[in-house]
Amino acid sequence: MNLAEAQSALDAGLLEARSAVETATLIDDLEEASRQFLGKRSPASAANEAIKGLSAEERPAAGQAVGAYRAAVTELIDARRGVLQGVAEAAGAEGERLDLTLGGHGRMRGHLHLITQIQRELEDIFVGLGYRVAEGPEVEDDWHNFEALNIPPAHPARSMQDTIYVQLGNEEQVLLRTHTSPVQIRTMETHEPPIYVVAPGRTYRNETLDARHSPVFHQIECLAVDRNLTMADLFGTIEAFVRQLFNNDSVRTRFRSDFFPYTEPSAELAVSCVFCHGNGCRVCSHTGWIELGGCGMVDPNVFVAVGYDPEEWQGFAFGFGLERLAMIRYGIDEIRTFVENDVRFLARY
Ligand code: FA5
Repeated sequence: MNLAEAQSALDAGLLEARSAVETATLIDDLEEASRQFLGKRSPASAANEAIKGLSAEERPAAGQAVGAYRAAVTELIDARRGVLQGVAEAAGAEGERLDLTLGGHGRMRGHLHLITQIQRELEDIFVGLGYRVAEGPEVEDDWHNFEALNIPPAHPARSMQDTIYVQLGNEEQVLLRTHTSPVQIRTMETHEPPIYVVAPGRTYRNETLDARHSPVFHQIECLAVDRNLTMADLFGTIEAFVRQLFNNDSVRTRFRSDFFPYTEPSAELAVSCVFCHGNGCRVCSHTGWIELGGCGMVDPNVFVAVGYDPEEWQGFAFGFGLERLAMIRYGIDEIRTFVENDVRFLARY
């Protein structure tokens, strides 16, 4: 190979190298091009071999031609490597980019328990009627839960509301409140009449669990104390409340004589069945009526216990269970479902 042939072999090699490098899409393709155009069997290597047979005058020019070829091919490969690395980095960055518009795996939104929802709804109704929300402790003493409510130690009404008593050292024996009625006493002990309060909360009884009885349940209590209050005020308040509760002006209320030691006279409160409109169905046990709770005019002995003058003040009170109310409203037939925490039940309401 003479100088001219060596030069044209290098020119052809450079052309081929340019086309191979420019169409390379992977870094690996460039490694291969480097081997092919600069390695042992490359045009550069063949030209170097040919240089050995050239004259001393021709060798420097041939050496420069090989050097120029090597530099050109190396520059082509380096430039293309830069391009391919840039593309790879951009692709990597794109892969890691957070697309905030993509939907996530989805997280279920929680909501308040059905009993809490109902409690708040009732509070709102009573606040709308001019009442204030009052609270009392779930751990009570005998005085507030029983005695001040005209239920002395040996009274049979105690056994109907049996509960858990706890003796804390030498301190007075305490108990888990059996109803929300002690909040009546606590409110009257600390406030002067007139009083219009509503007291929701958790209550406890020594009950055998069945579909409608739970040892832990919720009640809501209403107490009004003012001058000249009569049973007509009690009935009218309950009627206004029940109509709002069921969002139905045709719901009827029924009062039947009952007994509570802290009200006199006392009555059991029932509403006409909202499912069958009083015709009789499974929910109302085919009676047409659903029992809600108890009510009555505050017994004068209760006023004496809290230091009010029963000649000056009259009052009415009523209370009922929130679980039973929810069961009536939504046709729930098992009270346990409120505390089992089955997500299917919780999500439904
Ligand atoms: C009372 O607890 C009275 N304190 C209500 C009252 C207040 C009367 C003010 C007069 C004046 P009773 O024991 O009937 O009454 O309970 C009232 C309501 O609580 C019942 O109608 C029922 O809805 C609910 N209840 C009672 N025991 C349970 C129980 N074990 N599980 C679920 N709900 C219950």
